[in-house]
Amino acid sequence: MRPCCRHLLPCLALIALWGPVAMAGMPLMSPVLVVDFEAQTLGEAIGTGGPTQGQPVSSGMQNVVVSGELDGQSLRVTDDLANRAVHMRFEFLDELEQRDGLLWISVQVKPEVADDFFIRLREYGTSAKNFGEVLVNSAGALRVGDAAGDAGLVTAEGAVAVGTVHTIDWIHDLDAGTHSVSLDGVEVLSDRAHGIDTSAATGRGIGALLVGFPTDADTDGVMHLDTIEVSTSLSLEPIVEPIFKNSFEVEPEAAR
Ligand SMILES: [Ca+2]
Ligand SMILES: [Ca+2]
Ligand SMILES: [Ca+2]
Repeated sequence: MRPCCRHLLPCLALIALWGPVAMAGMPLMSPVLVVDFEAQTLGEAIGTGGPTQGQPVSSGMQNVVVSGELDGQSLRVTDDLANRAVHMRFEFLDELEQRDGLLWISVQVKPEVADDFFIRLREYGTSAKNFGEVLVNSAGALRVGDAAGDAGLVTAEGAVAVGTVHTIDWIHDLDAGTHSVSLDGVEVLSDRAHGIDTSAATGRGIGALLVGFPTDADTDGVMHLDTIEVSTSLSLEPIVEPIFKNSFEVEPEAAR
């Protein structure tokens, strides 16, 4: 397994700041990405300082920090290219790439102009492994795919409505090699095999979250995003606690 805390002090500082979270039926989960946009500059595009700053690591999509759309500040992203996909890429605290245990992804969306909009999971650093895509399609249905193929629509059209806040929760069981999706607290896909062998010697894990608009001929879509959270069942604290028990004051180091 890839070590989850290569840079111990910033990792510890963030664990102290965010704290572990509990969800019914799941083990204690530790956050490895928390993006609420509250510390970002209103009216400007978000930076690319990475998870310690609550920011993506890269962005090729028009965006602006706005207020009053979801919970406090949020991000308005736009399909600003024709005939090419646009997206931004988030990675996890301390370059985590998870191959076992549970990984819980939660994203709030509020469409302003309906369009196909994806949430994708890939390995750390590159995007060769398709651990899954949840697509909010232009008709307001969720469609799921992964390395095993297309699961098709998992909700009715209109399940995600323009002008309304929706929460997508996505849980990967990397021991079982399966994932499940919920929309607004209702499970719409259960224990689907993602088709990737993370136990193989050359296997990779989940290390990146991509959000964006797939290729289409127009530049019409607009989506609001907030409260993007990723949590792991892997235990982060025991690795460092015996040595750094009193080191929570340390500032996170500059982002990559
Ligand atoms: Ca917010
Ligand atoms: Ca487009
Ligand atoms: Ca479009």
